[in-house]
Amino acid sequence: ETPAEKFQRQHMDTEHSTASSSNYCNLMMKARDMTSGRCKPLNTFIHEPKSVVDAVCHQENVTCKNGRTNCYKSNSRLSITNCRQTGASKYPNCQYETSNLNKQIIVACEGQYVPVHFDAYV
Ligand code: U5P
Repeated sequence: ETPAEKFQRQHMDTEHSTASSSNYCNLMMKARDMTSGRCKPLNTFIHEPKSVVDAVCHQENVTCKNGRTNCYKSNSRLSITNCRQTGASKYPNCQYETSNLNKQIIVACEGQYVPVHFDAYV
């Protein structure tokens, strides 16, 4: 799995325009293999066409949380779902709170301007 493929697996859900139920994150975090070994504590899914998310790599250049300079912020708000592990969640029974949001996203891009990391939403 390349970094770009990993970004697609962990962060892209173009099939849905929004999370359809409060169970969305419980199902999707498992389906996308982020609950094996440990429960990934925080993860964001993006409900937009790949072309829209790839294009963010040509939008506003911003500094990443880790200080690198290869992050880009979307010009417009995108439909996203944030998945946050609940306090009661205990591996292997990973439990998540599902939040639908419309926010500008910040992603890191590499190589031929492809997203490889989800940094934040604002
Ligand atoms: N992450 C998200 N959405 C956020 C913040 C972080 O999906 O809003 C995921 C990314 O996959 C990131 C990982 O690589 O959590 C670790 O984030 P951090 O703890 O370094 O901010």
